[in-house]
Order: sequence, then C-alpha cells, then structure tokens
Amino acid sequence: MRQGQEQTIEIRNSSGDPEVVHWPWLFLPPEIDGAMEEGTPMIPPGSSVRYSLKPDPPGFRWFHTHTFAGKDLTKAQYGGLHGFLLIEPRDNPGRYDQEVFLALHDWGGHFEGGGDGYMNPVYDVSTINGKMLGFASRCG
Ligand SMILES: [Cu+2]
Repeated sequence: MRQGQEQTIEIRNSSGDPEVVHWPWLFLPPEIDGAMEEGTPMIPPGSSVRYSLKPDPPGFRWFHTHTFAGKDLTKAQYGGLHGFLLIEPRDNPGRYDQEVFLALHDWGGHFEGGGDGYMNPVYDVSTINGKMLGFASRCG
C-alpha cells in the first residue's frame, strides 16, 4: 500500500467463529481498527466486511486476529491468522530492490503438563513462510 492512498479491503471470515482483524500501528478509526474493546464489531462466521482506509503511517506492519483462543491452540493467532502489510511512504519510497518478509510460526500445538501442574504449549512443527526446514531439497 502507499501512504495516504485510499484502499478498500474485503475480509471474509471463513472460520467457524466470530473474528476480528487488528491493524496495529495504523491510524484508523475505532470501528475498523480491529480492537473489539474499542468498538470494532466482530465479523460473524461466513460473513464479509469491507473497510476503506488511508494507510498511515508508512512502514512494515502486520495484521492479525484479536480473537481470544483460550486453550484451543488451533484457533485465532495460534491458527496462523495473521499477515504482512507494507505501507510505502508517500514520497521517497526508499532505494531497495527487494523486500523480504519472513513469518515464523509454530503448528500442531498441544499442552504438556509440568510437575507443578503448570501447562506449557508445545508444537510439532515450525515453519518459515509456511515451509518447514528442508522443504526445498536444493538451494542455490
Ligand atoms: Cu493486535
């Protein structure tokens, strides 16, 4: 996105639960900011919403769910409901030839108990941009 250039974003909730998308560090009105405690309505399952916004300030951002997953390590943020957002400055977008985003995420979570009754989340798989280490058999 370009700073200050109006964008229309459609979000479809394909999950089975009410969802909401937070846009941290963007200057947005509370009804679309994505924090339900500040007034953004939840998106019902199977529904879509359309937001119009003028992205600001510039920089690397991300968006993510603000739904509380509780102990369900497959829901919300645990389920990978996040993404990247690059807002290039209105003027002087910089001198680079490539921008590379890396998303590290853990999957297949479950709780394992400690001797003191405390439960720790443990994951089966870790990925970078959705790929496990060794996904590509050859590099270079
Ligand atoms: Cu947030």
